[in-house]
Amino acid sequence: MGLRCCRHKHSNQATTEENTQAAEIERRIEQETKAEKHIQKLLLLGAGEPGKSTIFKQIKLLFQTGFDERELQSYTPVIHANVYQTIKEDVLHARVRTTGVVEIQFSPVGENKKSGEVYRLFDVGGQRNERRKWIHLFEGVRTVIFCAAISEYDRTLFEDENKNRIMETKELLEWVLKQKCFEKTSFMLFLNKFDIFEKKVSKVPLNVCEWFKDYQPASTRKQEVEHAYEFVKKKFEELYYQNVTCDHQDRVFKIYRTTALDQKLVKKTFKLVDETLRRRNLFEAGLL
Ligand SMILES: Nc1nc2c(ncn2[C@@H]2O[C@H](COP(=O)(O)OP(=O)(O)O)[C@@H](O)[C@H]2O)c(=O)[nH]1
Ligand SMILES: [Mg+2]
Repeated sequence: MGLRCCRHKHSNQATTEENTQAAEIERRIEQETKAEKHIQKLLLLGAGEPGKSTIFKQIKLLFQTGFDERELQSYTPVIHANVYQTIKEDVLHARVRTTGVVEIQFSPVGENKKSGEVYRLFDVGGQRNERRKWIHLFEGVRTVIFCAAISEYDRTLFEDENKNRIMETKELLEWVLKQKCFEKTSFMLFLNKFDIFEKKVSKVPLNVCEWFKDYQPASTRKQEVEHAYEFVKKKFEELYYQNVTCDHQDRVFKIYRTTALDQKLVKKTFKLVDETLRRRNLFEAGLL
């Protein structure tokens, strides 16, 4: 009897401990779920080589602690076989075709420590064979950062030399915009590689690209870059509004002119993106 009583007591104690543990696990899951809810998912999308990974790397340099040693070493063979030490600038120029998905979490707290938003940014491979992996990431995306290399209007694809890069980007953007799960997802369109674009437009006419064939050059050479940029921007704007239905009215849509290699510009652009997203959140919470 005494033994049974003791055993009983023992098992009671074990149950209590188990219960305490279960409650603690439950509490932690709840806490983490709550914290997760505040993390906004940002997805970098675009075809091959418009600068997604460069933007990703810049964000890392700007708002995270930077690259760790192991990461820097992984770029070394790509940069130069004869360079002894990898430097951060080289990492930005290195072209490593992205396969799979990488992510970082960051908060762009500025000098004034104003922003409290926490973002999780995903970078994906853009080539055609990589795109089937995208769909798994589409759930719960608050914002898509779509990168388009506007300088590539005279170039064809890495994976198909008969396909113009801008035409591929146009079709891809249309497809992304139509995704049901992006109905309420905001779109930040980065018209990237502006540095190359501005040098190119006076040499290679924009209308070599089928989508831009109605382009009329500016009357003076001085105005040409702005004129060409505005034309391209308008084309993308029109494309966006052609693909918007009444389901998409809550969406925020912005276009930014970017050069992903220019860190100061990426920082400035991201602050604007952050500001826009912060406003949208306040608005949705009924605070604006
Ligand atoms: N000149 C210039 N080069 C860029 C710019 N953005 C990216 N690149 C370069 O373009 C190549 C492709 O960029 P990457 O970020 O890998 O493209 P992704 O395929 O979209 O990830 C790399 O060599 C980059 O250094 C830009 O704005 N200007
Ligand atoms: Mg990439």
